[in-house]
Amino acid sequence: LQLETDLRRAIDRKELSMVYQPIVRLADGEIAGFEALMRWDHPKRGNIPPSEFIPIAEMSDLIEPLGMFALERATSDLMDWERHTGELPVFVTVNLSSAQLLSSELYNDVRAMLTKTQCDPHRIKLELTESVVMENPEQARLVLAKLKETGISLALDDFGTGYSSLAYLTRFPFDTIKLDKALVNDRSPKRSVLLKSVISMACGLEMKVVAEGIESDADAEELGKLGCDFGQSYLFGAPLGAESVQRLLKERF
Ligand code: G
Ligand code: G
Ligand code: MN
Ligand code: NA
Repeated sequence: LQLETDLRRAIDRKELSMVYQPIVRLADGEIAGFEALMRWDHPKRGNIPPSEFIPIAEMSDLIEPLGMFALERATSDLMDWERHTGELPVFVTVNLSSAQLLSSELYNDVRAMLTKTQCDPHRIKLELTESVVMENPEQARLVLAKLKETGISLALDDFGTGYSSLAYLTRFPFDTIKLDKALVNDRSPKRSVLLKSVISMACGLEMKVVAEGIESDADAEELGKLGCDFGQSYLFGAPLGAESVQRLLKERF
């Protein structure tokens, strides 16, 4: 409960920040986008991981302001980067939790944010896991359809774990799937068959595929050959602060 109290003050006290992990095009190694990940620098306890504070936010009324902080900061950082380099061919993804998706405010908040920042919505991608969608599939379907109408893209996160019902791929307007690192790093002999099928199915559905947590150049090459579009892993780069991303983009573009 102390943490909840602390988290309540964290936004105003500027203890929360966003870091950005590169998402790389496997065909040529170029940066295609970044996943925005939240960080909390607690004044007494130091860095508290999102796996600890996101659930606290979700159980209280804090997930909505935290979620909007993430979305607004990621969008304004992207636009900031562009002010220094000119137009960039990169997108930013932001994670969405179920309490946010089920909130009646989300759609209006997103619309307001897009109007305020004047950011091209096609540059923003929201990541949702199956369990987020599963909590209330009907409501999720309505909200995601409306979000999609704004021009924002949607990614199904952690695919290949949990239930992974294939119905999610067609019942919801996802344009990207992110293969979970457990699937990507499966060491069974049938791994290639599985990856090949998932990737070709995604391709048939005109969805982009991101492989998470790729551990070797050999795996990156294999995934690229199988038609996987992007990779996101420490192999290509750890999450970076906004200023480091700025420098990186200036070198690359
Ligand atoms: O890299 P890291 O340990 O930060 O991320 C762990 C998990 O925390 C991510 O997979 C993601 O599910 C969650 N997470 C990180 N940032 C956010 C955020 O801004 N919003 C939500 N809802 N979840 C986040
Ligand atoms: O939202 P999601 O759970 O997909 O967030 C990605 C998580 O995976 C973050 O916690 C991020 O820090 C972590 N991550 C990113 N690259 C790697 C990697 O190469 N290996 C592992 N084990 N984790 C990674
Ligand atoms: Mn994610
Ligand atoms: Na994931």
